[in-house]
Amino acid sequence: MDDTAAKREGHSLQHDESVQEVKRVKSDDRGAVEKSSEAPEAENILSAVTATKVLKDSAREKSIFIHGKLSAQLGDQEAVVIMESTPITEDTLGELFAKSKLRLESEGKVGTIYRLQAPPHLNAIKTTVVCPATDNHVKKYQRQETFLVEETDADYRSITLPYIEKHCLSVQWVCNILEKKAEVERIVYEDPDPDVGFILLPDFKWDQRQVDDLYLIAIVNQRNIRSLRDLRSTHLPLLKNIYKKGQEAILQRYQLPTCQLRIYLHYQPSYYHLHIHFTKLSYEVPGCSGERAHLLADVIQNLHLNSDYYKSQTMYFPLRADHGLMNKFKKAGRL
Ligand code: M7G
Repeated sequence: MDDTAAKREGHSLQHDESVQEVKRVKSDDRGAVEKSSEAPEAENILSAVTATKVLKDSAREKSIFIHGKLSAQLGDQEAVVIMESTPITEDTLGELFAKSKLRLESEGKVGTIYRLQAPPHLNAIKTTVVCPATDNHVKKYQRQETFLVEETDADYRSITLPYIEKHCLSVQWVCNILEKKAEVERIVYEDPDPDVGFILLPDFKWDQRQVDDLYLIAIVNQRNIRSLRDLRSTHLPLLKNIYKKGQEAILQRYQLPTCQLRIYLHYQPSYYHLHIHFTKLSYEVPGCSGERAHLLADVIQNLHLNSDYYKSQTMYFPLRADHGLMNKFKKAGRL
């Protein structure tokens, strides 16, 4: 683990709201893909966590989301722990085949099933510790029924905007990145221009071990664009700059061409400071489906056609049953 990551952890345990998500993997500023197996062993913070509730688990995605509490010595803080099995990659096959132990499970006509015990370093579980975790974090990760909301421009002004102005998640982590107080060594590309500039860096959801699940975010330097709803044709130079330079940087660093990328914005986002998601097209990441993801290429075209497209358009988006905004839409008779 690098110094900055270590500092981040220290901070997060001291109620530093600026960094709410802590991922315990090493970041590599030199190479294209991070090798967390090379990272020095970190202190096991999980031994101080008592699991209070499983928020969500998925056998298909091989992940579990746990609500827990840090011991009194570490401040009695709420935490969310996310554990995900890591994909099996081609470059590890040689070692996996040669050095694993096999136990026979069953023999059939078509094939034999074994339980394979891989060498420990090829059997890592990606673990994210969100600490201190707020109620919003806990809600965000809890399995919930979702509903499609129809939001007219009037709904946006009378329901959504007042809600997000009051309740949105802190974007301190974004400011820290822009001000080079966090994740400096992870920056993949930076354009410092105050109007059209941005920082491109790996999303917390990506452990950078393989390009197959590539996930980066571009965070814009401008501080006053909350979401897609605020975009006008005056933002076209910014959006085109991110589209072009983001693609070039990803091609150069990860050898992934544009035709293999999904470049999009979320509506509603979780964090109201404009950012663009860059993921590998074949990676079906949660949040990439049509009801939430808006392709940047489409956004650019729509703004070319009509500067007020996102100001006036009726927007559709999914909301979880326990989302505060659901109640507001219900109370207004819009659901
Ligand atoms: P979003 O569209 O606002 O909402 O995306 P989502 O979280 O529902 O997708 C925000 C993105 O920022 C997500 O993909 C997060 O994983 C990512 N993210 C959140 N935090 C707190 C950080 C952080 O501190 N560093 C980095 N690199 N990514 C983060």
